[in-house]
Amino acid sequence: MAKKPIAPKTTALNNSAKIENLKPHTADATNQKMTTDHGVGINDDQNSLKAGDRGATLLEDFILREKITHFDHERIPERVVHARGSGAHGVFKLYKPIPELTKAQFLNDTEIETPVFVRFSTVAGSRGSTDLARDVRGFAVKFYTQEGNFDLVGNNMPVFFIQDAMKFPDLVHAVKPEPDNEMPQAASAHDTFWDFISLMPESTHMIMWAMSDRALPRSYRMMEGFGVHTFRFINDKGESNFVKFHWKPLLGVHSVAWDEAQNISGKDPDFHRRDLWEAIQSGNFPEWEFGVQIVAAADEHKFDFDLLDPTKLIPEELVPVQRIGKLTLNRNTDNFFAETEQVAFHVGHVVPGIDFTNDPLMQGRLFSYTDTQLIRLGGPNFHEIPINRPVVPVHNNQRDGFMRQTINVGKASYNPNTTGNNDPAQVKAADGGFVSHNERIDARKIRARSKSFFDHFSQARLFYNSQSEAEKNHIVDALRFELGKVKTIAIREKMIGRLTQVDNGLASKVAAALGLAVPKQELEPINHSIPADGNPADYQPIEVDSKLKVSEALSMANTIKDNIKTRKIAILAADGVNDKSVNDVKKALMAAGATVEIIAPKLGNILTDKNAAIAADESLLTVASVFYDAVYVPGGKKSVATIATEPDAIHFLNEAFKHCKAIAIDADAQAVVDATYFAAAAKEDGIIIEGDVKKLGDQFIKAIAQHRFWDREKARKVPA
Ligand code: HDD
Repeated sequence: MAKKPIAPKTTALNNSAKIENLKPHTADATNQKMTTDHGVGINDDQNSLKAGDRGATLLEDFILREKITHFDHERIPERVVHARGSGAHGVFKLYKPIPELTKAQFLNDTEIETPVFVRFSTVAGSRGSTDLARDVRGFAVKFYTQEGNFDLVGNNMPVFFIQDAMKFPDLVHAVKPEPDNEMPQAASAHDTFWDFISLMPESTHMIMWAMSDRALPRSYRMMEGFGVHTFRFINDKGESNFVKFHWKPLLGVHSVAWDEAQNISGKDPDFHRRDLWEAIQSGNFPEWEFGVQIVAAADEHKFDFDLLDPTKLIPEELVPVQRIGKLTLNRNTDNFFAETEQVAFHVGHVVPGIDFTNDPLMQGRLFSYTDTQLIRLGGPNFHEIPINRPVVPVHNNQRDGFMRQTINVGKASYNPNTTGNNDPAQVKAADGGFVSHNERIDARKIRARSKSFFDHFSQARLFYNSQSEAEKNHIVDALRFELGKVKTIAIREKMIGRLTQVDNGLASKVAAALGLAVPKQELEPINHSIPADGNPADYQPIEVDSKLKVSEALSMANTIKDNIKTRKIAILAADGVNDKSVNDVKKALMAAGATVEIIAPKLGNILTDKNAAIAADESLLTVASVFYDAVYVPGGKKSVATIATEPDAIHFLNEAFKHCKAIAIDADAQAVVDATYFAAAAKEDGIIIEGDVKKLGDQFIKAIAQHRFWDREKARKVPA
């Protein structure tokens, strides 16, 4: 079960070190004159310089040329993965020092408020693709610590598709749009992806996550984050402990339904970006607790999986997550491009006290991130871009290169030197110089996969078995959808064979929808990752009988469900709405921390039965139920008559029902219920029909906190 926060809510949040650091690079045109890039005042920004009234434009027009040239060069290459993202600033505050584990200063001083920049992303889609694609979400955090930048470049799922970075380009080529026709955009439901997956048994665990509701977050604010790899903590005695990093959202972990996701993708592809932006703008600062799972160096081999294998998680039942601090996002960007687009994360950006392991995926990442920034941001000086600068001074003998900003004074750009007093001076470990962990290595150079990485199914099974009934059904539906889009029958068959390794019931449910039979076992020996001279028999997955069969922490059904903070509630109303019925419920919802919007047939004001004007926040044409967590229909004869006969309003309610949301209806508005297709089901959980608005408000709040009533999907009553 998710735990309550263990520290009081921080009030004065201070990201001033980074704000000060960005200030000299910030430009505000308020009350300023227009100039060229070189500071010359511009007299006419409307017309180019021409030879006469109707004549040709003159090459001499340096103002036009400068403007067009800059425009022509505005775009930079998008990230090869995680191209679509949204960022925000915030702070990290520690709850309690952990000197026995790490010497990292920001994890040892509860007074420090470390500024951070966070970028959330989807993985497969292009920059302009939809936020609601079925996909993994990136969760990248840059801590601007007093000892330099620490980047925790994680995802919202704790494991990964592959075990070795060697396979990353293959994975990404497979999931990206197919190369001949550049389709489909931001989707894994196509042949090349499932072809690759069907040949890579090591991806089975991650596939369970990617096909689960975790791939459809309700909000970036409501997803977990994971560092994925096992890292090392190093204390000031040089001792190492293994650590897995976690982010636990204080709003709980919640998702939308697949039908809803597809709907949102059409109606508001910026849904998550907007949600994050608006939450921060309105002071509803998103919060996560920072968690660590610690494994003593001596216990490295005590698990039935390898800590270095990134397709495995450490179940929380085996090693609990200790919550050691809190991340709060409290400031939107001033400029998307300058900050969110130009921010450059790197797994290799660590500070003293944090170190790497030999996880072969992590090792490859340590090369990839700087390399990609060199092409994406155009050269070796991307660390000078304001968003990437640490808040501490930078001195070394790196020089020159495209777009160098720093003017290094003095003659010495080498070390050792006498011309510059041998500065900048190396830093002793005791004074914060980074020293790599002195891990003992005594090995042959080999190109191979460790046998300890060969159990591909036990944790896939653990994940599937830990899901609630509704979550399991969603995995079945997702696989039916994705494999149904695959054109090559042999790939579908192979995947059904693979699913039998996880759960026969799962395999047969998916197979039934594909019109396929379930093979008794894998159709052929798995021939993944076999070197040209390898013997397939040596590369078969091994079966591990894990003692742990179910892990509560893996199911979203066990998440926080005790509040409705920041939830978006729709009230459908029209002229003549009952004043008390609309206002009392609205007040109760807002008092509980929700955002409430009045949606009317048209924009402008509506008049209550007491002739009071209420502004409509939206009209039925500008929004849809998929933008809201719940819906309420107040009483008032005339309003009820309008809503009951308004097709868009009835569609709104039907859809909210279909997506298993809480619905509250004033008993006076029974005519509205009668017009919906769920009239007969109106006694179900999550549907409140009540004449006493106080009671209605209380019950409605409890229902919204449940997030969804997935039971409505039972017997396929609704196709959510
Ligand atoms: Fe990666 C971006 C997370 C494996 C190579 N990755 C990127 C971002 C996130 C992750 C969140 C976006 C950062 C941002 O917002 O700018 N990547 C992961 C996780 C992985 C992972 C959690 C597995 C545990 N990645 C991975 C491998 C490689 C890369 C194995 C290559 C060997 N990732 C990249 C990249 C990107 C990137 C190509 C694209 C843009 C960028 O780095 O800055 O270098």
